[in-house]
Amino acid sequence: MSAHSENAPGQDVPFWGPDFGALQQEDPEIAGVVLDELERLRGGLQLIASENLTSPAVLAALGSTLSNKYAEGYPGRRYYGGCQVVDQAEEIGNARTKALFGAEHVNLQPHSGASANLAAYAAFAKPGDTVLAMDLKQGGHLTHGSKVNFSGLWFHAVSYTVREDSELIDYDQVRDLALEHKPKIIIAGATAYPRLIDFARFREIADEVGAKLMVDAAHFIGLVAGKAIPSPVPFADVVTATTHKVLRGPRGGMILAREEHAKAIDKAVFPFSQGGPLMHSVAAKAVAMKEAAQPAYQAYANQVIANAQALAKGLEAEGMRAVSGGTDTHLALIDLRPIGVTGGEAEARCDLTRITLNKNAIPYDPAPPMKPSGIRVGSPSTTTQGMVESDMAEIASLLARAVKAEHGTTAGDRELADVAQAVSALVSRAPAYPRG
Ligand code: DSN
Repeated sequence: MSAHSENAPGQDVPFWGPDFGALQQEDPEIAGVVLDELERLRGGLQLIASENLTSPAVLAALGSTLSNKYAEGYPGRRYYGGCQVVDQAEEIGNARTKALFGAEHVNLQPHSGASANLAAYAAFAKPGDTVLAMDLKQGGHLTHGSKVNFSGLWFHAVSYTVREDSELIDYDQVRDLALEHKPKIIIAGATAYPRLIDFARFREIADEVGAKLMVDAAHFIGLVAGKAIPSPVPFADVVTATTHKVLRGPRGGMILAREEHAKAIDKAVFPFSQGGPLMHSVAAKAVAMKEAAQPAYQAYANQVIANAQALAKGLEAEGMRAVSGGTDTHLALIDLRPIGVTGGEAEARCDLTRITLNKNAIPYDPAPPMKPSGIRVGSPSTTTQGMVESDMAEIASLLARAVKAEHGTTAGDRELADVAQAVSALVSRAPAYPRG
């Protein structure tokens, strides 16, 4: 039997894991920061679409002695001794991830989604090669060709957009650009696109021009895990993702790939772009994969979508406009121009009521990037807290009151204070990290 089997539940095993008392004693300043953040999570509504509330089990793995180990390489092929225990964490994590997504190959070592994307670029392209991806201004990601990022500096990035009328990806334009520029990689995936992506169509286009299809599933991989939306795995050469969004694991990245690309992907992660993997994080990813394989997780994933739809509908009823007319996923992009408020004003006013969200550009935004016309809202955290559609309708109404309240005027400030109280009452019914 392996060493870990001795630590069976119920046995009196000394566990040198998260010991908050030790932190309070040794470093009360940082202990205070940790407690303040917990209180922030408990006391407010987290509507940032890319965030979630991990389980105590994931947090325990993160706060474990696995953090100490150097383990460059892969299970059974490490550059350091003493890796026999951490090897198990990675092997278990890999097996669970492959089973969950039906993937031929997995790499759980990327430190983040951006690191996973760097590795995928490295596996399939060389500096100067062309990559076709979604425009950042229209919902893409920094690593999809932004000039301030490796992807735009080291690669020839060509961007596709959404259609101005429907605000849906313009697949005809993707094909035209692919035929014109012959990219090495085509990327499907976004950070602020509320609709399902037609992976089969992307595959067809990639095949037509001999490109690799990379799906950046960072945002929605958790919905795929819960079988709430279609999977990109059968269509993509490689799927990159984060593990901390809807998926509710530790902050980090991962890559799923076809077996034919396994060697190239693994080499591109280590030694090309990373050194020692974060084995505590790899173990926490394994925990998250186990959690995501449970029936309760599938119910959660479906509820995440129902909640995002209820939130978008509620905000539309308050006079705002949901980009593309709604959402099929965990997020909605909201155009605030109909109510004459900027995204920045909305974010700041909501902050004062402990509703946390982010300002966001909308497609074809006439306003500058630092003063965008919209906000992005998401439902993963509130769903994890157990909230349902009726709660989201209440959140929409509170959010609308906050956004419309003119901070700095007597009436506006009174309204913001009232909303803050209502937010407190709402979250006390379904708290994050409930006490006791
Ligand atoms: N920062 C993430 C998001 O909020 O969507 C993407 O990396």
